[in-house]
Amino acid sequence: NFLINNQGLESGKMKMCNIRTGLDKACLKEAIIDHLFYKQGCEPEGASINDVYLAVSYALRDRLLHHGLKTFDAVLEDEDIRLVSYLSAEFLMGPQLGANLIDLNIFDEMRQAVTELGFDFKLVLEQEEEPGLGNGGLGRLASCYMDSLASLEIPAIGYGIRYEFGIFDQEIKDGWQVEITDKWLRYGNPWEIARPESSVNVYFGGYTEQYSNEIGKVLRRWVPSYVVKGIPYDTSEMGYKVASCNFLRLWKSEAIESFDFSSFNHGDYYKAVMDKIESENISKILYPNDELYVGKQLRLKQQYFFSSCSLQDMMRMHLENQGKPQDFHKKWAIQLNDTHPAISVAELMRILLDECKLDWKTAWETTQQTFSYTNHTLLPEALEKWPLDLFKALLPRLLEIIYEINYRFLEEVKRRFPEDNNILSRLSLIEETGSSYVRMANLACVGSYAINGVASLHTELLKKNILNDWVSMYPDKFYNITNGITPRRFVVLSNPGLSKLITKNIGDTWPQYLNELKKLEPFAYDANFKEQFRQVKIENKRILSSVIKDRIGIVVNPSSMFDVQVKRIHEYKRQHLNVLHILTLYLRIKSNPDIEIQPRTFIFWGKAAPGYFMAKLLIKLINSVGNLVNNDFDVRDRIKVVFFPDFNVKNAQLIYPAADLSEQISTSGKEASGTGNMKFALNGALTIGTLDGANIEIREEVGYENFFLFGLTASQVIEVKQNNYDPRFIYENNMELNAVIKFINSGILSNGDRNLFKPITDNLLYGDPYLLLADYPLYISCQDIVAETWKDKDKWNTMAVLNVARMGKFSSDRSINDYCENIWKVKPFKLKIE
Ligand code: T68
Repeated sequence: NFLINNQGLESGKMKMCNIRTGLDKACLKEAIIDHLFYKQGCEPEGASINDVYLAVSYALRDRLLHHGLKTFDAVLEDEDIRLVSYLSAEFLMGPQLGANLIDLNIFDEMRQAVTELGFDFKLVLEQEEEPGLGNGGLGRLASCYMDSLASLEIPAIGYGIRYEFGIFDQEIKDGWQVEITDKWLRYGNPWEIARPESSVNVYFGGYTEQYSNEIGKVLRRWVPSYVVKGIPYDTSEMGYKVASCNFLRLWKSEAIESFDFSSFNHGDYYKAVMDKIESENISKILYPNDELYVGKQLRLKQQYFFSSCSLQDMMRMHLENQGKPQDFHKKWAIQLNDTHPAISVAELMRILLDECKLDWKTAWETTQQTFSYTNHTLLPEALEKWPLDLFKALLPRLLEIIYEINYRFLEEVKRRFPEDNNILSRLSLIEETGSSYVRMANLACVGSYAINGVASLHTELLKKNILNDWVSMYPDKFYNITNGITPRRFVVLSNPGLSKLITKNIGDTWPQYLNELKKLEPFAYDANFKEQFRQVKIENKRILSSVIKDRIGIVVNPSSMFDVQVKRIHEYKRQHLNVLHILTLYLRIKSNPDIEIQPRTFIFWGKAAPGYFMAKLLIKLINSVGNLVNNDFDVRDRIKVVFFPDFNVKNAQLIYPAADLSEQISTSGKEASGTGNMKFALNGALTIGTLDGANIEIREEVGYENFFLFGLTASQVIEVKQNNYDPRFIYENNMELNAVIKFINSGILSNGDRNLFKPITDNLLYGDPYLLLADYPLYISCQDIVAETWKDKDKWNTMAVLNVARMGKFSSDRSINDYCENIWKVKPFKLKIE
């Protein structure tokens, strides 16, 4: 404790200030100066902006630690508390500093402290390299859920991989995407704490054998050929305005000291060193493919590595606190975020059988009561299945266990469906169509007591299609839990203008109880409120416009409609449908330069998987259209097209608050939920969208009249496809569409190269798997209605306010409460700190 003059108090008064925990401005200043000196080795006068960022972050981390350690001391010992363990190969955390300040409710104090020390607080915030340890929605959902778990005071640990290189940084060169490695750790990561004393070993390779134990019982064991060490790194996950604090534990792989016994014995030094490098490779890099399964051995290693580390860690804590192995499920509820950690089902069995020496039946009962599984996709190409040979070479004991699970399970299936051989082969954990595979979704389904989809339609379609046999087998295992987003990061932190306006009118508890936004409904008809609402939006648009100008040199008009599509680039998400609309407007202008067009700025933002040719070509197409439209005299700035490089959480926080129109235009039945759609609507953008994923529920909530709906429904999509869908017929009969497609192939967009975009147009004309052409006429007329509505700014603002007021359902707190009550059966633990 330090005695200092607290400048927040009346002059002359002295106050005790705890440099590690104090939350007022004076304590924060002291703490920053202290960390500058002892951590960064400098005085404030000589500090770089990175020094200041680190010192501020360390000061904040001290305060979080205090909460985190107290929380876990209490909950691990209490045998009545069941903890949640969220297993996910991805956590797309986003910058930590601002979010933690909001959680501790000291954003303004810290801003003042930093400013009074003579630094620019905005620059300090911008200095943070965000940990991009995820691809998109799935990874961001995991982080929103960590935020809600902490805010609802549910004791929880998130487990994942500490990738040295997260999702690549995107640059655009000559209109094409270029990938740059993401060296997020280069200037240090102040938020994490390494805990080498809690390292664990993970084994690979080798073979299994039979042996007899002391009493002559015949058992099997694994004789692995190499071992890798997992070192945990912890990051605090503070809740919003509560005392308790969870953490995220990410595993880094390292070689153990003597690594490959057999190579050493045979003197094969080179191979031994190569193996060491390979061990360290496991946590090197995040695979940049979303929604596409690529059967790479290293990826299976990653999955097993973090699953095994995490389970060993949980078991250690459980046993240390006098828990019995067979009661593991009473201490831990483990959520499998997609099938990436599904190998955990077999790994927990291995631990219970081989290490804890339980019998099969007990081990299986424990396992089945431990896991629950979330599915995030309807795309068949995303389903993970590992070639049997690869699996066997890497994890022979795990495969043996999977065979045994499968054998017993299929016996049960036979008893239930004695006449049906097909269901047997469909439910089998092993696929045997030519080559053999281990099916990870089937392993997750059989090993979990609950299975959920992430939006109503998604869950219905799962039950009807890809998981239909599982419904016949286990009808009671199925749940829907519609996704949600954290209003702390996506409104309070990223849209301070809107937050203040809301708080001024309905009080400050809405970030915790988002349904309170309902109280804003009457303000949708209040001219004064709407004017302030409009000003907040225009200010957010100005901020985004200046960032666009700084980063890519395009000047956009903040009073034009900001029509935004930000998400991974994917054919099913149909960024090209958006492009068809832009070109339709462009050609309307070209044929009649004086036509009335509501000024619009089309903004795209998103990464393409590096190996996804069509997605990368789509980026090139968007940029080519931008080049043409932005520089055409006839357009006279009525439409602008911007492709903003490098979509990440930091950039995302700038864009949602500045959008007028949110493009959610996936082919119905393809987008599991979407969460960007929620972020836009909650920040007052109107949605143009299909009846897909969570769009359906958003529309139900905000009101049909406040949502621009178009397109085929999921069942119509199937019907159209079954009835010899002929995109060429539409092409030949729709004049505007016809002109647009011809224009794309005219070479005007591509320096005379008529072939550059042919893969896209050919795909549309000969097959059109995502039904762009079928939806085109509906989309265009809906966009015309959007433009008409935009003319009436008063009406638009009423609709926007109603969107904000009615988005309460989509707080991730609601989702997490659903999980707690229906799936995990866990309760809050309210930590008191003096
Ligand atoms: C997304 N999935 C869904 N996957 O597309 C989206 N996949 O509809 C949903 O809202 C979101 O999950 C959250 O439920 C993904 O983001 C991936 O990123 C991914 C990564 C690796 C492998 C497969």
